[in-house]
Amino acid sequence: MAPKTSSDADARRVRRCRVCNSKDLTLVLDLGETPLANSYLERPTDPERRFPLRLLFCNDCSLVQLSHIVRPDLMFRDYAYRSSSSATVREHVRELAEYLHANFLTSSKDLVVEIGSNDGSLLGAFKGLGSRVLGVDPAKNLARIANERGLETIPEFFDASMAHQIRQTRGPARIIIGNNVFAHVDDLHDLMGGVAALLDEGGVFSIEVPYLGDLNQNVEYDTVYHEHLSYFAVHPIETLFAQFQMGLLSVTRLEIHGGTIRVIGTKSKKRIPRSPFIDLERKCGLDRLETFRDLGYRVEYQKSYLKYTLDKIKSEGRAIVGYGAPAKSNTLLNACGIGTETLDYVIDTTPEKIGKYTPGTHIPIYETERFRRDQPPYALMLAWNYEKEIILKERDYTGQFIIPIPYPRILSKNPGQ
Ligand code: JHZ
Ligand code: ZN
Repeated sequence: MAPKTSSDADARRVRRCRVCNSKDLTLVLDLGETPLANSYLERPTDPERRFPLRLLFCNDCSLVQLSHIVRPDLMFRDYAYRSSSSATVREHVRELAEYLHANFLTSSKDLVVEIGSNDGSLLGAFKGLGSRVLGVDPAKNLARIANERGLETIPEFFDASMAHQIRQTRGPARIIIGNNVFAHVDDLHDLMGGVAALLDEGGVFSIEVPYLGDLNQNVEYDTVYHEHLSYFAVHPIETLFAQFQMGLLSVTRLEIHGGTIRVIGTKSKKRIPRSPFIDLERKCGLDRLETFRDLGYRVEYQKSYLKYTLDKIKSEGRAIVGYGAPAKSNTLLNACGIGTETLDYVIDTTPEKIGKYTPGTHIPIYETERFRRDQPPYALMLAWNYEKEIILKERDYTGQFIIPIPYPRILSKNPGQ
């Protein structure tokens, strides 16, 4: 059932920008009302709640943000996504741990804190390098897995009061990491206050967020779901860090998750020069309302084109399945109206998803083995951000993959061979 008014207890309507407090917000994309992207169903008949999925543009600081904020405990207490579920992410976090360890740690006594530490993939890599680690993650199911692996994890939301407590009991942190967590937090001022309080003098705060430049360029509207409250360019991040006397040491663009930026900030009394990214972003129009109005039209085109491609295959009597059941696939499937009339099933490697049904569209989720056995003529790669990994892994697949983003394309047979 959709929330009827802004006073609905489970979804708050946004009236002011999360970064600059402006009221000058304009609606730029409306994806309808969708269920929570990681709320996989036990049974297709289970009741579901839907919430508006809309993007607003801040005309003052150019932050792109959701119009409705769902209560975080509905989304993050029992979490289906595991960061260890793909080889790409496992390799990515290993490299990040090595990089931060080599550049910013001086002793094995230095404390590394990860906010949103999920099942402990990154902390495990730091521990392997001999570091002292602490995780914080509200998902009780994932914190349990990490604790069982010997990676101490507090099963709570990180906030300023917790930051003070950690500092009192364990001392300051030399490195704080927030990978794919900054976009998920409503009160960024409280989070930044906590980071500033916990961070040692000269320590670093390293975050990774999906990059708005990639969302815009590649029409990645499927990365819009209720967990992602903010869609960042560098400019709003720099504005926010500056409010806490923190400057940006570096900004790096990464391929992961369809395009990510890693921003490393530090507390500094010296003036740190403005990031060169900000001029680039201006040239690309990431600070302009028209850019996101135009994105709205491109999303409509892309959705219709995908529907047309799939309907054509179905009209020829050929079966299609979905490959991967990422959170983002649930935005795509719901926004395009793709359900069991089009996809026989989807497959996924995550134990938390197998045997369940996709939210809103009620497609059964099976193990990868089923796909390998059936060899369906077409497979819609819903986890398109792992195209290379999947093609290599499925080099014996005799059918054809359909890649939905940036625009639908059908790959030739056996592209991995
Ligand atoms: P993946 C997550 O989004 C959630 P999702 C989160 N909200 C976030 O911010 C982003 O990450 C960044 C499966 N798979 O990583 C595993 C296969 O089945 O794109 C996953 O369920 N076989 C924190 O959920 C899904 O696909 C495979 O071979 O969109 C991928 O999810 C591979 C490679 C993956 O993130
Ligand atoms: Zn703003």
